[in-house]
Parts: sequence; structure tokens; C-alpha cells
Amino acid sequence: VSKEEKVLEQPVKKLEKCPETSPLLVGPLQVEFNITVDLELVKKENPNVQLGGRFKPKDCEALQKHLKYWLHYLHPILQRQQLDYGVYVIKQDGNDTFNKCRLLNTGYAEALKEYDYNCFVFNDVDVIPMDDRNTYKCFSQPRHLAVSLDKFGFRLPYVQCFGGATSLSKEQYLKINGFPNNYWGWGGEDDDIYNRVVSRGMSISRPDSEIGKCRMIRHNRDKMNDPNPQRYNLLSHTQETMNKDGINSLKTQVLSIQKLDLFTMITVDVGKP
Ligand code: NGS
Repeated sequence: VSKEEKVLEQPVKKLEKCPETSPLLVGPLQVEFNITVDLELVKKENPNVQLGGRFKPKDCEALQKHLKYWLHYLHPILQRQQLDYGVYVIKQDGNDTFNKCRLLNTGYAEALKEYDYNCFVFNDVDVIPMDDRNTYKCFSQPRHLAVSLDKFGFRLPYVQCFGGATSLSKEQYLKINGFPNNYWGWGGEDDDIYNRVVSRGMSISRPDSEIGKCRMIRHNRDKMNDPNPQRYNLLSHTQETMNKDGINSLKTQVLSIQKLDLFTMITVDVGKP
């Protein structure tokens, strides 16, 4: 998930993402076919293009800084865990209010189109496990993986906490009709998922607090992700709404699926509140 919902005491400078419209563009170009082209010269004039015709902008981050850390730490861990896995980054298109669960539901549906996955780990991009015995697998009950976060002093902030990183088997996910689509902005959506799990007779499994240690990357609150004033009201109705609101009512539009070196990036139009 490409936006995060946490606020932290210590602000850090965010690496700039490349702007929507590049400042390097010059507009209309002269295109002629009666000139001679020397490919050696093309090569010399474009020294930053690498073998295979690859290029990455240097001045701005093509990828979020958080994602870089996540990929750096998680790929080796997941391989040591001997998992048959795929990494999907689900990014919300545009600049409207964040809707995390629509992204997660879309990620579930799109991943399943590509491979017969039977287990799904939903991991905030800013949460990184500190122990590779924290297995990114599914268990007999839905699992809370981000149990002891550094920002909470490595303790569970409240017993119902079900955020940061969780795993659900396909069966468990379908049993709760996936995640709620109507939480816009920050807060409550993870508690709704907890309610769903419990109301379907399941419980939360967790690694112990030592193995469940995780670090969260410090950052400012994202724009368009203010606390949702409706979250308490929504939360009091999970039981009634969950049958009709979830993966069975998901209406999002996948704008692009990019196969990048270390992950698949899926850009999604989640609609507006
Ligand atoms: C609860 C939120 C959760 C959130 C948790 C931890 O109060 O969505 O705090 O937040 N629930 C409601 O607002 C109903 S944190 O301290 O990590 O920013 O995940």
C-alpha cells in the first residue's frame, strides 16, 4: 500500500517523488527522416541509459523511499522462509482521499488472476519485521504479524489491534467477505477487519512479542489521509454491513499493472467518498 496512516513525533524529510508532469519537457519537437543517425553518437549523447536500454531518473525518486527499504529487507526474508510468493504494490491513483481497504481488496483480486495464491499477507509499506522467524504464512486463524512495533515500545497497543501486517488464507478472507470498502481516510478499517474476523467465529493468532518485533519507518502523516470522522459509527455496524460490503461489492478500476524488477505495481482508481 503506497500511503500510510500513521503520525509520528519525529518528522523526516520525504524524498521527492517525480512530479506528475516532468519539468524537463520542452514541448513540440522537429521530427525529420532525412537526417543521418549514428547510433554511437546516440549512445554518447545519452550516457545515463544503461545496458538493455534501461534508465532511471536520478534527481527524484521514481519509487517511494519506504518501498525501497521494504524490498531490501523483505525479499531476503521471504526467500529464507522458503515461500512461494509474489510482491504486489497497490497504489492509489490521483490525489483524492485514501481508501486502504479498496486497495487491499483490489490487490487480492488481481493477484488471484495471476496465480493460484492461497495465502495473502497485507503489509503496510512502512512496516518491516525484525525477525525472520515471523513467518509470512497463513495459519489456522487470521494472523497479526506486526505484533511489537518499535513505535509502541515493542508492545501491542490494544488486544484487538490488527494493523500493520496481517495474513489471511483465501478461505479466511472469503469467510469475512474481504475488507470494508467504505472507510475513507485514516483509522478504523483495521478494527473493522478485526470485527469481521471475530463475528465469523475466528480469532487472531500472533507470534510471540520477541519474534513479532517490527520497525516502522518514521514519516509525516500523508495528505488526503486525515482521521475519518465516521469511523466509530461505521465500526458499530460491522456485523450488519459486512455481508454486503466487501470483496463481493468491490468496484474499483485497475489503471495499470506494471511488472517491475522486484514487484508488480498495480495502480488503482478507487473512486471518491
Ligand atoms: C486506533 C485506530 C486504528 C489504528 C490504531 C493505531 O485507534 O485504526 O489506533 O494507530 N482505530 C480507530 O481510530 C477507530 S496508530 O497509533 O498506529 O497511528 O490502527
